[in-house]
Amino acid sequence: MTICYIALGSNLNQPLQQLNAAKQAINNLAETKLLACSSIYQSQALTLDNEPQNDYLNAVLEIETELAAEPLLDALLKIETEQGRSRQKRWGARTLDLDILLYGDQCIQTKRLTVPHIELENRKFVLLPLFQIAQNISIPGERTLKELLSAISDQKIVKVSEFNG
Ligand code: A4P
Ligand code: MG
Repeated sequence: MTICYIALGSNLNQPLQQLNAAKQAINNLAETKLLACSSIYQSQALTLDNEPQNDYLNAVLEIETELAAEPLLDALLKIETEQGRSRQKRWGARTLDLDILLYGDQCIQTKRLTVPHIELENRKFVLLPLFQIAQNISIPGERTLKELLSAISDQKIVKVSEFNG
């Protein structure tokens, strides 16, 4: 069994419902147990161009799984597809984004997967919900979450909801 942290993000088609549906789908994954859910947070979209985008809702889930990292990625990509994810451009608006933040204490670098997630330490909308459910973890080869959070530039992020159930 490996403890993993999954980031959820949505800024299209009723993001609150998207996040709740994704939580249920992750809860139903084979060989996987949902251990904890952060609150749901709202923040401005981080973009690579100046095109306006809706605000995002983001959250983090803690799971325990027997799935290896790439089969876990495949399962998450399937959930994204089932929830209407289409890919037009990098960092474009999306119904659902599921990223593997951490997979145990492993550092993974393959063609399809970089873990810890490459943007983890730059994003308050990831670090804050992660810290809420995993205060004492440290990031492989990195500092503690507390240190990463205190080093981050100011980004406005607001707690807006909890998951259903
Ligand atoms: N991939 C590599 N490593 C991972 C990993 N650790 N977890 C590969 C998941 N996938 C990983 O992802 C492209 C490919 O990344 C996957 O097929 C997998 O093989 P994608 O979701 O199709 O592309 P993307 O999301 O557009 O690109 P990227 O770089 O993954 O974007 P991010 O980092 O997900 O950022 N602003 C706010 N406020 N909140 C957000 O959640 N999210 C983004 C997207 C931009 N701005 C945002 C937010
Ligand atoms: Mg992604």
